[in-house]
Amino acid sequence: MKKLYFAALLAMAVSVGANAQPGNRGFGPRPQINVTFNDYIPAPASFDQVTADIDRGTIKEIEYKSKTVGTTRRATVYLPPKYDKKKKYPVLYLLHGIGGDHKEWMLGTPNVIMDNLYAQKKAEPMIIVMPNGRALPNDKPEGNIYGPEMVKGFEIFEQDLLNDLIPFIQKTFKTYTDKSHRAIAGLSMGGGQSLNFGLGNLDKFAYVGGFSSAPNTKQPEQLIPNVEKTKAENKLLWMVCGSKDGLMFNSSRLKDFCDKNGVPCTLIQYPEGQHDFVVWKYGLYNYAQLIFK
Ligand code: FER
Repeated sequence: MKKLYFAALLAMAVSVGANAQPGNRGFGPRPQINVTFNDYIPAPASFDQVTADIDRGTIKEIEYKSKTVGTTRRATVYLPPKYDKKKKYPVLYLLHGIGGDHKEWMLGTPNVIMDNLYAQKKAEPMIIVMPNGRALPNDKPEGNIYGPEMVKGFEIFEQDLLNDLIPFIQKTFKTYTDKSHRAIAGLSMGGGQSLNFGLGNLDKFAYVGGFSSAPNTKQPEQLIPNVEKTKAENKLLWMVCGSKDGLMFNSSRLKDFCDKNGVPCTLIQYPEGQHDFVVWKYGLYNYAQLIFK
């Protein structure tokens, strides 16, 4: 009996160890949902490499007062090359993961990816806003970041985004203010937020993207309670997830629902992709070319 108990413990330790490999970070159970993925087309090798002698956008850090949180909060903003105050721009809200803050996306060099796209005229000029998606008085990724109080901050951010950040961006920069000129996308927790907030506010966001979306992603029936309304009002529902990412089920569950209900939806499985910036950079590169067109 003792021996059996020991064997069971050993098996558990081995399986926890296996789950802790990079790529799934020990993320819980992994339901398999069989869906037909959209074609994976590799990005050109130089998509994230600094190109000499092209126009470059600018990165700033902004601060805004949040009534929702009761604090002054920060966001990173990327303005396109030759930002012209006499023009108006659409805005992409680009959200980080559970371990990040408003600076995390910079690890994916979105400015380099976008500068290259603009040089090749492959994307519409847009402002990219990278907020801190943990709407709590202490919004640093420290302590028990998976704890329910901190995870709750990612849910509360919906109110901060809609009622505080978007109005601030619209009065600070030259932006369009209608849903057809507003997109939302994010990585992991930010992917879940983007699907939840984007599909949950069809009057505010026409373009929705989820990269390696996390378990904060709502159930498909909650995300799309009215198939005909989503079909009529959403212009893009685009997802990517690594084939080696234990969080795939959050994306494949939604893709399955969309396919069964005739809702246009893309899900690309990044070959050998893990839960990292290789996938997220690919996500931004592709998603940015599809929005505002
Ligand atoms: C979870 C596993 C992963 C979870 C969140 C994540 C809230 C988020 C990962 C990330 O943002 O990288 O169970 O629950």
